[in-house]
Amino acid sequence: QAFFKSIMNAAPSSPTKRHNKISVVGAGNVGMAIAQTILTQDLTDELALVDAIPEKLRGEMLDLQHAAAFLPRTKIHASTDYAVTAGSDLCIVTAGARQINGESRLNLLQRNVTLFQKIIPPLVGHSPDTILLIVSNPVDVLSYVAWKLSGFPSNRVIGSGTNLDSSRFRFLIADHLDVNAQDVQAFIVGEHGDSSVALWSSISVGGVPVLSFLEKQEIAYEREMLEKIHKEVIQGAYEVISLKGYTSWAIGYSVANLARSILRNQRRVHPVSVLAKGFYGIDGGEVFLSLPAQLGRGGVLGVTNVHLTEEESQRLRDSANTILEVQNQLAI
Ligand code: 6V0
Repeated sequence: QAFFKSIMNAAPSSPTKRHNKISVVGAGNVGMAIAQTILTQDLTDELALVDAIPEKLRGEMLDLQHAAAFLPRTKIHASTDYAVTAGSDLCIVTAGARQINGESRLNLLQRNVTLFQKIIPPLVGHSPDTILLIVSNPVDVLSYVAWKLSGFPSNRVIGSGTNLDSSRFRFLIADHLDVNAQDVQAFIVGEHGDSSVALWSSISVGGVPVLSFLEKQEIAYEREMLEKIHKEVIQGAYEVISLKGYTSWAIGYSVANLARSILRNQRRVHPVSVLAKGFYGIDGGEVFLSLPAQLGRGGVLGVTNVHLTEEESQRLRDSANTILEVQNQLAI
């Protein structure tokens, strides 16, 4: 017997609203921060979690389900079997091996490549039309690996890249100028990591280019101060990890922000890791790194043609070469 008596002629469900499904692979600190931000922001109708550890996975699923009375209605599933992800519109990969004491970064990366060989084929097999959003580190190389393993067109493989670095950058600039970070337009591009490139020439605050803004406010423009802010961005992740053991909240918001732009077809510009070959003179090989890209329901809709100074372009090409050097040593 149905709980509600049916109302004659009532439509079973609204035909105008499209059903969305997001899957998150890796229910660790990062995956769960992403999952909880997606839930609180009402970004999906269905959320599937996958991890290799069944007890932890079930515990995380139950813990989220128990918040149902306080959240928008979302069906939450979890399984170690990728069948649970079938028909996803967006698959977010955060699974990663942890560095063993004394292990080289290259060895860790090779272990993550082996992990991706187990994850990507079943994931895309169950959702052949999905968009892949890679978060696991090193995110640029692993986005390339995911692209190769998936066989997808490059517009459907995105790395979270420097979206988070750029958010840290905007926070620090906003803090320095005592303005709202949402009014600061600023991009970090290139590698998500030590060789990232701060695009000082295109920063604006409330529509005013930042360098002239600083002049107008009679705040002395010091190159060292700007470089110091960029160094703080690079150090940011290391500092959080040394203090609390991992990063989670900012990457959770950062990835939920990307999920919103993609699934709601917002056509917003985000610095994310995309196939960069052919842009800004990057021609050394197939490499994923962050560029300001427009995101929507089709994934990467285009790359913005930002004006870079010669120094910025050179740094970007150096960043591409840094990633390629690592990539070329991998067995995929
Ligand atoms: P974590 O807490 O160790 O979580 C990793 C999870 O992956 C664990 O729950 C594992 O059980 C799971 N896992 C391992 N193997 C598999 C597998 N074969 N299938 C499914 N799940 C598996 O790590 P944490 O969540 O802190 O970090 C995850 C990844 O995100 C790491 O690679 C980080 O370096 C990376 N980050 C990337 C950021 C970015 O800006 N791109 C930011 C923060 C962290």
